[in-house]
Amino acid sequence: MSRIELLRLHRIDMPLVRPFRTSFGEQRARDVLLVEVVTDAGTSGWGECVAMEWPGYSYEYVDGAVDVLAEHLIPTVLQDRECHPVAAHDRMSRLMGHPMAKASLETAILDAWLREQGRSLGDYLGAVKDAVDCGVSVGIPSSIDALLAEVGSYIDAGYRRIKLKIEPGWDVEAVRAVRETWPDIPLQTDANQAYTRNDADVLAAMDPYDLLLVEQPLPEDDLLGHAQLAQRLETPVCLDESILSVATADSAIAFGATSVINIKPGRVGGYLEAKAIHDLCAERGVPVWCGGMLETGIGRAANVALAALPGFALPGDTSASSRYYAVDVTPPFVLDDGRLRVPTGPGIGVDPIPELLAEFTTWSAVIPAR
Ligand code: NPG
Repeated sequence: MSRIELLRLHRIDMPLVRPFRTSFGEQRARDVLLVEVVTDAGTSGWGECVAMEWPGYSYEYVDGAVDVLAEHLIPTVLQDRECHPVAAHDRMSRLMGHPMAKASLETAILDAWLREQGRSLGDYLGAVKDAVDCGVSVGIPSSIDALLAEVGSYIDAGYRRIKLKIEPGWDVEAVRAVRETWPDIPLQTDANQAYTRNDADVLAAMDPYDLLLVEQPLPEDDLLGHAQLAQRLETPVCLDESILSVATADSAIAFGATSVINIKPGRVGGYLEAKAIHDLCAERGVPVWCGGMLETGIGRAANVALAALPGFALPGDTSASSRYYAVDVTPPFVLDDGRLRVPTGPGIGVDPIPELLAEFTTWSAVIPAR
């Protein structure tokens, strides 16, 4: 078993091909933290931290992730330098919160560990497909015309499902316009917690448009509100932000607060917990799909491997690299007939291109293991 020799944190600034607006704010570039673990055998493993620049989606944010990694998570993992994902997971579980920061470090260790065995992440997790169906998330644009043009371009590119970001004032009309233009396209919405328990009427007004699901309409701590809404709506309620662990998933299912779950490895603390949630949902007969957080090729590679597990019954937000980035830091993921191929190389199966990594880097730090 190899040991951790050092870690590198790389902060990169990635311009987006178009602004991405959601109910919690607008992004024009992605401020991404990459964690690199280097073993004493000289292997590098990579993990991407999905925290955003500001605490808009969850309480985590990039500066906070850098701090908790450098001051707490990395020192805790390095108490014993063993490069093993389960050992790292167990050590980090003694510290509260910060799932996105934990996931990035755990994934880097998992990647290095798998690379040294010559085993792919998909194989380790139990992938059963060699390619996954892809959907795309459409931000809130300036007008209905702009919305239809953007959705049309994604349908032409081959995406197999469209997700519309909604918020109060940008909901029924947008859904109607897309549904009338494309009567058969699999369609769903995502509110990112923007509604209240008093908004059941407007949410029910979208029932006639044959939506696959409505994602996270209410605040993340309101499981009862989601359960009441699920009774009221024909459209299935899907939780994202509320699902932080196997226990929250189990509770939300038992309470009737969700009948579909969006699994994002960053939100739940990594791929081990993500797989455990997948397994629980499979036992409960609850379909899951893989969310996205504007990942570079590093995070995208690992998400595509996860999305190849058997319970991932719906297309994920596993879009092509070009949906977000003109130039990615890895070789790009390219859509082929609405699908992405699951990487088969050791670990996550992709590496950053050194020159591009250097070009995008705004800050980096080396943390020796001893
Ligand atoms: O395709 O990577 C993607 C983005 C999909 O809409 C998407 N992500 O709420 O699910 C979300 C949203 C998000 C993006 C959340 C970035 C937080 C950060």
